[in-house]
This record gives sequence, C-alpha cells and structure tokens, in this order.
Amino acid sequence: MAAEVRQSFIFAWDGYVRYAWGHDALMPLSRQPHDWYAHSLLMTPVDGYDTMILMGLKSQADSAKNLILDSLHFNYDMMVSNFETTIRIEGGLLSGYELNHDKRFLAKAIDLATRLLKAFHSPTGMPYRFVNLKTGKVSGKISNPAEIGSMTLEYGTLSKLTGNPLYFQTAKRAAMAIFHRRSSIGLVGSSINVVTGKWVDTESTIGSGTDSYYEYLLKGAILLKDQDLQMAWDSSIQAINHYLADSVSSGFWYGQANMYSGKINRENYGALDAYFAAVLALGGDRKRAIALQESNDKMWKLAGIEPEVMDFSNMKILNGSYALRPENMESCYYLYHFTQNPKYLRMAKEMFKSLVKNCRTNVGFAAIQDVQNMTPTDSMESFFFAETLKYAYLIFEDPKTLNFDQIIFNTEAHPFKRS
Ligand code: DMJ
Repeated sequence: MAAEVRQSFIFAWDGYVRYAWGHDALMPLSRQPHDWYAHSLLMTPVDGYDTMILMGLKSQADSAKNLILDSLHFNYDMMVSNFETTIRIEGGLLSGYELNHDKRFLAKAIDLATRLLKAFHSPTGMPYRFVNLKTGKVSGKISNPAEIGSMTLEYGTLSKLTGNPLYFQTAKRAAMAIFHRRSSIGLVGSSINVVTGKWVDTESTIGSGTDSYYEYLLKGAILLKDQDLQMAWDSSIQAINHYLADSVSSGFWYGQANMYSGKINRENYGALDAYFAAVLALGGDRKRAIALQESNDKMWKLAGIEPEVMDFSNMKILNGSYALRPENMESCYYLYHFTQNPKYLRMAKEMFKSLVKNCRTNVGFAAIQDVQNMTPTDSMESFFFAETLKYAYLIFEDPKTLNFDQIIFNTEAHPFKRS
C-alpha cells in the first residue's frame, strides 16, 4: 500500500510538472495551471516538498527545491490570505529547512514572516485576514478563530530557529486573544471582529473556521512546552466535550451550539471535522478518539467518499463535495499510531482505494463535485500533496520513516521538530 500511495504521488506530481510547472496548482481536468493570486507562490511544490523527502523521491525533491529557491519571491504588491500563506508556505519552508538544512529555506521563511507579521497590527493583536506582501496594507477585519489562532506552531518554530521571540509572541497573543473572549461556559464563537474584539457569529463548533484554533492550542502546548496554551486547551476541551459532543443513534459526533447557552442548534459534521479524532488521540483521550473515528469511517462509507457536510441526526448529505481532503486519513494515522489496531490500516486502505477509483484522472487527481454521483471537478489542492498522500503513506510505511514522538505536524501536515 505504501508503494501504491508513493506511485500516486509521483503520478500527480508528474501532471503538475507537465502542465503547471511554476504555478500554484494543476487543474486536473482542463490540464491548465491555476494561480491563487497575480503571482504564483508555488503552493504545490512548497506544500509537497517534505512529502517527497519522506517518500524518498530524491529527483522530484531536488527539482522542487531548485524551483523554490530560484523562483519563490514575496516582494509582490498583492493581498494574500495570512492563514493559508502561513500554514502552506511558511509551514512548508520551515519543515523543508528542518529536513534539508539548506539555510536558503530559512531565509525565505524569515522574509515571508516579516511581511505577514504586518497582518497582526490590529488593536486587539488578532490578525486581519489579508495582507499585502509588499506594502503591508491589510483588509478583512471579520475573521474566525482558525485564521486567528493557528500560527503558534509556525512562528514558534521560527522563533526557535532564529532566536527572535517576536514571532512566537505575536502568534501566541492572537491565539490567547480568542481564548480570553470565550463565553462564561468556555466556548468561542465562529466569527469575530479583530478591531473591536466583538463576536459577530456566536455559534460554536469544532469544525470549519474554528478547527485549527483548537488543534494549535494542544499542539502548541506540546511543541513549545507553553503552559498558557496548555491551560487554554485543558479548559477548552472540557467545554467542547460538555456542550458540543453529541451521542445519537448514528454514533458519537460533535455538533454546533450557541457559545453562551451551550444549546445544540445544528447537528452537522463533515470532512473537515474528521481531524478531531486525531486531536483527541494526541490529547490522550483515546476513548472518544476511537468512538469519533468510528463515526468518521461511517461518514466516509455513506456515499463511498465522505461529503463536505452532512446532518448526523438523519445521515443526510447537505453538501456532497469532496475536495481531496486529508482529515479522515490523518485521524486514521493517529489512531493507528496510538492503538496499533490493524482495523485502522483496513480503514485507510479502503479510503485510499475509493479515492483512487473515483478521483484519479489522466494527469492527476480531481476533487469531487458531489459524492452522490461522483462527478469530478477541476481542482487538485496543494494539501493533497502535503497532507492526504503524506498521511496515507505514513500509515502503511515503516514507522521509522518519521518518528512520531519527535515531531508535531502543523495543520497542513508539515512536521516540526519537537526539540
Ligand atoms: C488544509 O489546508 C488544512 O488542513 C486546514 O487546517 C484545513 N483545510 C485544509 C484541508 O482540508
């Protein structure tokens, strides 16, 4: 299975090389390149580089490295997403540096971080959503916990590597600004104004828009041995399990509740939420992690591939798209690591086989518009290279390939050293 996953990576990367070289991504149906902004930030090579190293793909890794070092520049007058650029590009450069030791990766990571830090210049310390890489101009004052609180791993690592504490302090202040605005029952909302610090949407969720905020409280506490992040995680997980956990006839899930009353108002769950089994396992709650992974598996099998959103009270699909997301595979990997139960190998195998069957095109892998009829759509996100194929590979490969206990993955599956 590991060889099969590796072969799929080579196949998808060859498609990128042939039709989208130098661009952010390949559109796998039209065979056209896709860029997020006016200038490419090399999303696919930067995101995929550490997966190539872990898979032992030397020639691919060498050519991706040369492309990155020659052509990745940041002095562009363009607005970029602070969150996406941090988790994909900053994260990829830092893990690339830690694996490859070429100082030019670190120099690029410092250059990028210096530009992105301007996003944090708000009255609350919470970053605006967008920042101009050249001018430092910002926009997007209505943001969410994930986009605000998911930078401690990248900036903590950068502070460690450079000896400059400013990066970590800035990222931690933003994450703690969310935590300090939790309600009296310990929940956070899903949308907030970074200028006033007032909540705009008071629905609480572990899912889209909040997901990596929680993930980074726990992982930040572990990677950076930070007691404030540990305290914030300990307090948050209690509230999450008290108010958002929902056991119904279809299984154990997490729903959405009002952050002030704790009353469940929606029972939605989807591909993004599946990360939480991994986080529970990493946090030592094996019982809930196992139960949630059973639900994740059920969700995957509902239509043959998991949907973006479903209602777990009646198991009806509400949004049938599948963006080649990694979270379910990621949780399989964590559960297998912690339990060594071969059932997670079988789960992952089934997921990977159905992904190949339904998403493989002539030049790569395509997202699905609706898993209820498996119509493909013209997108192959860089996280497919960074995360989905990496987790799938690591489940089946010799665990010595990457010592789990010595690293922490950022939310884009870039491993950072725990030293
Ligand atoms: C990735 O960019 C990251 O995992 C992020 O935290 C959530 N969305 C995608 C993958 O689904």
